Amino acid sequence: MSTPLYQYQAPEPTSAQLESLELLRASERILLTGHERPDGDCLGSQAALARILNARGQSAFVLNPDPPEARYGEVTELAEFLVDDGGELPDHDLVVMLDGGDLSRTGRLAPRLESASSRKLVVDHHLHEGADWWDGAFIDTSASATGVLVRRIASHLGAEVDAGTARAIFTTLVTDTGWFKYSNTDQETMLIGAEMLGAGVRPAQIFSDLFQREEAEHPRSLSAALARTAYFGDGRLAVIDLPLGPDGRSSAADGDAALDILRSVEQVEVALIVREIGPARTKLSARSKGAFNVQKLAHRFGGGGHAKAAGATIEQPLGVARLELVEAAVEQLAVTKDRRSTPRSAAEAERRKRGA
Ligand SMILES: [Mn+2]
Repeated sequence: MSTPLYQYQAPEPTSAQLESLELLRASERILLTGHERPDGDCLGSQAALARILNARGQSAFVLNPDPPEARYGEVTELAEFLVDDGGELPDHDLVVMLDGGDLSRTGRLAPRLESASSRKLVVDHHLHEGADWWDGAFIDTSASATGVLVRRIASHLGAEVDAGTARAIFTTLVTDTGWFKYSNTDQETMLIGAEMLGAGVRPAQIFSDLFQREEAEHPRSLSAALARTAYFGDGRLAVIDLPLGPDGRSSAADGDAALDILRSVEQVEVALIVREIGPARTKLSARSKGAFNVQKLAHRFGGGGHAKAAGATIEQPLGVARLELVEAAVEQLAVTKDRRSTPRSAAEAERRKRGA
C-alpha cells in the first residue's frame, strides 16, 4: 500500500477522559457491551475497541443483549462477539458500554451488569440524563459517532489502526452520519474517514455490504409503508404508522429508508414512524431536519437520542401513541422556527441580524 496521505490527530483528552483511559489501561479482561438492537455505530465501535485492546495484550470481547443484523457480518467477524444467553456473565474486571450512557439500554443484561463487581466505563456521544452510574466516562456529545471517540482513544493509547479496525470505524461514521449527509458530519468525521481510506477501507465495498443486501421483499414492504404517509402541521410533520401484520408480527419495513424519503419532501421538518410491536407497545423512530429537536419530543415519551435522530418505546396501543405523538409534535412545531425562514448562508444570517 502507498504511504497514507493523512494521519489523524486527536484533540487533547479532558481530565474525565484521562481517567477513562487509566481505567482501560488498568484492566485485563474487558467486557464490551451496548444497546439493544445494536446498530453500525455500536457494533463498529465495539469491534474497533476490542481490536485496539487485544493488540495491547489485553483480553477484550463483546457481549450484547441482541444478535447483530446480518448486514454487519463483516464487522462482527473482526472481534469476538457474544450474544447474551441469560446466564452468568463471563469473567471480566471492566465493563465498557459503547454508544449509550443509560445502563437500562442494555435491556435484560442491565441487572447482571449492574450487580457485577467489575468497574464500569461509558464511551458515548448521547446526551445523558440521570445519575452517573459509572467509574469513568469518555463522553462527548458533539462527536458524530461513538466510533470517533474510539479513534481518539486509539490515539491516546498509542494504538495502531489496522485495516480491520479501520473498517469498523468507517462503519460507525457512515451509520451515524447517513453516509456523511446529516448535520452532525463535521471536519473530524471527514478527517477520520480520510485516514481510514489510507488504512485500506474501500467505501464502495462497505456500502454494498451494509446497504445492498436487502431481501427481495424490501421494495414492496417499503412501498406499503410509504403509502401510509400522513401529513400534519401544514405539511411540516410526516407520520407513518405501521400496524402489526396479519401474522401478528410487527412490520418488517426498513424505517431508516422510509424516514429518509419522508425527509426528502421539501416542507417536511419532522418525520415519525410509529410501529406497533405489541397490543400496548409502540416504537417511535423520529428524525428531523432544520431546528426541530426530536430528542426533546422522544424524551416526553420516555425515550431519547439526539436532536435530529431519536426514539422511544411507548407503552400504549398504536392508535393512542400516534395521536399523542402528533399532538405533541404539532405543539412543538408551533414554537419551532419554520425551516423555510432559516437563513441559508452566513451572509444572509448577518443581514437578518442587522434587520436588513
Ligand atoms: Mn451512535
